[in-house]
Amino acid sequence: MRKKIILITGASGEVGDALIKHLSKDSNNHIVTWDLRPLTKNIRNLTTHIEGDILSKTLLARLVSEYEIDTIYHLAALLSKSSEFTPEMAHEVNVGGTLQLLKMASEQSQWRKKSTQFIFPSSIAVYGLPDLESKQLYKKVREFEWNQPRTMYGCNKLYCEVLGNYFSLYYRQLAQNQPVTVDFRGIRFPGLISAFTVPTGGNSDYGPEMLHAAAQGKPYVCFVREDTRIPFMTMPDAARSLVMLSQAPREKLTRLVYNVTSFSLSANQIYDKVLEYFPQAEVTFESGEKRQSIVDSWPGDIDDSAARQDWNWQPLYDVEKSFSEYLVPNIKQRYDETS
Ligand code: AKB
Repeated sequence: MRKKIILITGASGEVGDALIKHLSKDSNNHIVTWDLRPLTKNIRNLTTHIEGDILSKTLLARLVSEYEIDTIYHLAALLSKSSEFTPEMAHEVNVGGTLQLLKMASEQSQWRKKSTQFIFPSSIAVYGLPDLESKQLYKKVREFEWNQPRTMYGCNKLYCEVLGNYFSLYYRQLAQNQPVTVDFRGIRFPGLISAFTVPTGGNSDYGPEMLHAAAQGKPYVCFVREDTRIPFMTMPDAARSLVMLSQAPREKLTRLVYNVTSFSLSANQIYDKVLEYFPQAEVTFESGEKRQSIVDSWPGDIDDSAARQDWNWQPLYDVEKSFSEYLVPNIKQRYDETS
């Protein structure tokens, strides 16, 4: 009999790190991870790791021959900054990788006669507000509003949500025997902040970069204006939300994709919070037109009431707790240990 597993792709990234720590608290979870890079030392012994390209058909075949795949957390993706430099490659990885895994999840569901669950982290990058006046007017954007992304990453995420919907509801709808379909569930994340990892390749990175620079006593040049506002959430809440959505009873879900968030701050307000804990922090604002216009197109806040209503979503860390209980103590410890 094949071993039943949870598969996490893109596991070496920031969300992967937090998700592996969260899921491995339950010893019944057998986790297999897949990423181009090795896992960091602190989580290496918590999973069985496959190192290689997410588009590799050979690795996929090997995976399927060895395991029964019960749940997939598909984290592998090129983020919004990196994707603008290599848009075709981003499409290949972000869309091609998702399509290949959705097909595999569908085959697994057929073979097991039980839906394989597909948990998909999407992003505020699926939204695209046309100008600052609209951003000011639409303070909390709901899931069905402004789905007009202006980055390749945002387009990829939005299309993959639609693909997930298709695989969940209509895949092979004209076949004689209706297949058991994939149980697709998506989450749109705001900017994420971790105490343990520094992000690369995104346009919401200025929040975490500012904090990590201050903790190391380094000056930071912020690439957006002081008044730039988007929503944020801590990494443990991101991992928790993925697992909460996975555990929610299907019949409670009124949508396939949900906004989740914690707090919304302008870049200047983040700087103020950083100064509370690191009074020597030095931040200058030098907004570049191109990245600024991407962040300006993202909503200042998102409405996550559907997630709160359907599966009791509630972040553990609001803005105060995020800084005082999670970010600052862990970041201080991290850089004290390395200095
Ligand atoms: C990025 O900046 O690309 C990501 C995101 C907002 O999804 N952090």
